[in-house]
Amino acid sequence: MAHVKWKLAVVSAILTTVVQAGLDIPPAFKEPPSDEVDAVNPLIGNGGDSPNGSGGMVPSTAPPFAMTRWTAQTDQNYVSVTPYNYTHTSIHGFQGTHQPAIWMGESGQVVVSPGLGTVKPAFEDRGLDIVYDGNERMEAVSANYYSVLTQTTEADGGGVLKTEMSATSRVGHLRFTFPANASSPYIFLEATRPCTLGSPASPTGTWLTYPSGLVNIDPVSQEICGRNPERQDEILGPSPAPSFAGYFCARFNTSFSAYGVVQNGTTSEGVVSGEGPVLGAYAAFEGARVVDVRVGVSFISVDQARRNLEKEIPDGTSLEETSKATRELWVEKLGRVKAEGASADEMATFYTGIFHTLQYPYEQDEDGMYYSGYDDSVHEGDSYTGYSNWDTYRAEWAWLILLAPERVPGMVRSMLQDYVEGGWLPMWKNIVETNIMVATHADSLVAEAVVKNITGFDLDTAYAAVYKDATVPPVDDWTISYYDREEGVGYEVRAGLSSVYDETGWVANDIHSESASRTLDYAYDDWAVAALADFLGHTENASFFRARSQSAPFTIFNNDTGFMEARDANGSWAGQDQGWTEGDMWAYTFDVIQDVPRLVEHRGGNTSFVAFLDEHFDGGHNDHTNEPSHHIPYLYALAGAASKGQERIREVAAANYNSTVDGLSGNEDCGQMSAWYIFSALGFYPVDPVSATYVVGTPFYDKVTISFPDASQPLVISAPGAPTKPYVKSLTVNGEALSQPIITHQQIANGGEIVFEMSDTPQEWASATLY
Ligand SMILES: *[C@@H]1O[C@H](CO)[C@@H](O)[C@H](O)[C@H]1NC(C)=O
Ligand SMILES: *[C@@H]1O[C@H](CO)[C@@H](O)[C@H](O)[C@H]1NC(C)=O
Ligand SMILES: *[C@@H]1O[C@H](CO)[C@@H](O)[C@H](O)[C@H]1NC(C)=O
Ligand SMILES: *[C@@H]1O[C@H](CO)[C@@H](O)[C@H](O)[C@H]1NC(C)=O
Ligand SMILES: *[C@@H]1O[C@H](CO)[C@@H](O)[C@H](O)[C@H]1NC(C)=O
Ligand SMILES: *[C@@H]1O[C@H](CO)[C@@H](O)[C@H](O)[C@H]1NC(C)=O
Ligand SMILES: *[C@@H]1O[C@H](CO)[C@@H](O)[C@H](O)[C@H]1NC(C)=O
Ligand SMILES: *[C@@H]1O[C@H](CO)[C@@H](O)[C@H](O)[C@H]1NC(C)=O
Ligand SMILES: *[C@@H]1O[C@H](CO)[C@@H](O)[C@H](O)[C@H]1NC(C)=O
Ligand SMILES: *[C@@H]1O[C@H](CO)[C@@H](O)[C@H](O)[C@H]1NC(C)=O
Ligand SMILES: *[C@H]1O[C@@H](CO)[C@H](O)[C@@H](O)[C@@H]1NC(C)=O
Repeated sequence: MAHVKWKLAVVSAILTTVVQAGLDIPPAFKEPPSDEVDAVNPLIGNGGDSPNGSGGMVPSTAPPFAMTRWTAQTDQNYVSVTPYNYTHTSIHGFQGTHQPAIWMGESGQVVVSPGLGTVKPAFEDRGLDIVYDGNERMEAVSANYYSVLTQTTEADGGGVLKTEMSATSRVGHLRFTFPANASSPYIFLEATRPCTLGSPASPTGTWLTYPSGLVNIDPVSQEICGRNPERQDEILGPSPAPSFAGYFCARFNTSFSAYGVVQNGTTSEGVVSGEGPVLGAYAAFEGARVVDVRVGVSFISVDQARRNLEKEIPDGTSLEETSKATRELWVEKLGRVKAEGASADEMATFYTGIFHTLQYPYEQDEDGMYYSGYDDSVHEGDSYTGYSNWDTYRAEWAWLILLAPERVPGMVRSMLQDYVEGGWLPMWKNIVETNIMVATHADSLVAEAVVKNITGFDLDTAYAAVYKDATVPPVDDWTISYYDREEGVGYEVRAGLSSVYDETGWVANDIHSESASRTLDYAYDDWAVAALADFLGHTENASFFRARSQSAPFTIFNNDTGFMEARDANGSWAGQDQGWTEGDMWAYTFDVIQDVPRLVEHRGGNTSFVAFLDEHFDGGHNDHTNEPSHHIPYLYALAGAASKGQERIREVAAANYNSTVDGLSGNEDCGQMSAWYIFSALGFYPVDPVSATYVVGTPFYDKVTISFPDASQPLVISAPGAPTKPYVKSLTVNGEALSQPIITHQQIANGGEIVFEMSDTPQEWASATLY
């Protein structure tokens, strides 16, 4: 693949790092678009697409945690299909997307599609091939700016059309440069399309609806505005959110030479409004060469979309200015971290990873108000959506607490609002609850924020919410299995809770889906509730939930096999392949993060446990492409075999991450995949998030400096020689030598100094089991 160097203005030392990070990532545009448009590292790489449909992140342009991300559209996106796929080389428009992850549905999107000649509203007809110069793809991708050259068809003159794009949180800014002397250039806005939950070719594609949209054209103010109520997840979860819609208001800087509404393929020129399915509108710009358009979006109203536009990108703002402002927002965040001694590939992987971790949850509030799908009304306050808690409670959330603590109070408040408005904390919130995955890991998110001293939300509401998760089963708990994406059911929360603790200690496999994983995950969530109860001084509650969290996992530990196994209500073992959520008995037998000593004891002590870990890795059972395996290499250190763990961590990093478009072995899952890499590169990982401690692994680079927004000093992690020396010989934190492989959050939250002494041979440090 061609690696094209970018010419970038380096404005500060911090920026140097940020810029370096992306220098080598394809695909890059042949010429930088202009000197004014600096791109924060191209950042496409890593997970943009993979042959196995993993990665799942699209190369999108928008600020951190933006409400809408803008991406070129190569595909109609559905659950399991993203709007951009690097292997598809025809662009069918530019989409303001709210699809937070490949396995989730899109909602309320708008598409802007330029063309020449007869207006082509249908997805299949809109495609324009990306221009190649030899093998070089004429496409530039970065966090704050995107640009592509596309070829118009012979029939339309055959010239090259250039699209450039940047965005603020709620406004896309696009600029189209039509071929010189092009006849009849136009820009089409798609409000609605046929909607399916799965791709039309897939079995679920039979679920096909025609959301009814709205468009209004105002040639005087040069606006096309409208509404799109599409929400692909609408058949999932308990909240129908009947008045949900994405609203948009596009304002063009060029007067319309013609305009019209397109409905179900039929163009009505001169008509200024339309309502219904398969709907769009266009404006033509005869004689114009360069057209600038800003597209405000909203979940509240068209008027609010227009207000967002005027507030975030006022009239007269150039694309260069929008791009620069968004670049500064990324530089402010990425610039908090400075890595030294990493290879170019590692730098790109590391910074692309940070870019990925700072996208979700995403902002859902506008001007201090937000639409809530839980009660279908507009409230005051801040709000976020896109909570993939089954994934992100592991390390992504800990990373947000460390790197972007200023965001965390709002994200917690948002979850508490969901509880107040819908009755429960979110499991997988994609506008509203989708019931996707299992367990109530919001308990962990809330408790971790509290024990790490994040403030700015109501603690009594927080405790009431997690206490409800731990004590109130879903309705019809004995009769609904809550299989993956089960339709027509209420809040799933801790399905099986009634059988678990009231009866046996485990979730019964003959009653509930994913029973063994549920048993283990609910036990960890109890541990989180106990942590919050402790913090609040609810001592008796704390003891109760802690005891439950430590006993429940071992009710499914089969003494005869040494593995966790699902059980039926009558106590029979249900079979070793039964009851797992995206994993198997290998990964899940290690899933007692709240009480590793007891797990070790059940597996016969440290030596035997380390041998079991070896069997797990050597036998090819560690599947880092999915989350249940993420903490496992760190368990070596907790069993007195730190140096062995260090080898495994380096192997996992090398085998699952690089800076190409296929650079993530598994789904990014709203940042969790990259959060593993980032923490591992720093040299520690939050195995038990609510303990406010990290388990030491092996730092990858010579030095990493992290500047926290409110700390008086940075956190400096030094590990001279780490790139070639994977083993830790000694460790000091703020001058104090540590003999245990544990760093507390308290030790690092306000900055300080971590010094690793590294070695190229296995060391005795924290490795008593081996020596
Ligand atoms: C991208 O397209 C390729 C080829 O059609 C396909 O195999 C792959 O699954 C797609 N990837 C995604 C993430 O949809
Ligand atoms: C566009 O048209 C003008 C006037 O006919 C002509 O002089 C010019 O060369 C054309 N430009 C291109 C790029 O074709
Ligand atoms: C619209 O904006 C583009 C890009 O800034 C500019 O080239 C063009 O002249 C503008 N058009 C009008 C009519 O102002
Ligand atoms: C769209 O047009 C096609 C072809 O005329 C027709 O079969 C279909 O029913 C129409 N769909 C809607 C939603 O109007
Ligand atoms: C546990 O917490 C709940 C909810 O706050 C409270 O109602 C209950 O009395 C507490 N129980 C004990 C034993 O503290
Ligand atoms: C496994 O053995 C322990 C110790 O003998 C015992 O307490 C426990 O109940 C056994 N577990 C099961 C699931 O039978
Ligand atoms: C326990 O229940 C399972 C599933 O309902 C059934 O297949 C099995 O035969 C039962 N075992 C006993 C010992 O009753
Ligand atoms: C197992 O190893 C851990 C970590 O080194 C240590 O804390 C623990 O005491 C060991 N257990 C035994 C029984 O030696
Ligand atoms: C992708 O799929 C192929 C074929 O199923 C498999 O051999 C390969 O290991 C997978 N790669 C990744 C990175 O998951
Ligand atoms: C939280 O703040 C308290 C009071 O300042 C302090 O004692 C404690 O160590 C802090 N906890 C963490 C995890 O930083
Ligand atoms: C990253 O590198 C490319 C090119 O060498 C490989 O094709 C990918 O498989 C690899 N991805 C991962 C996750 O290792």
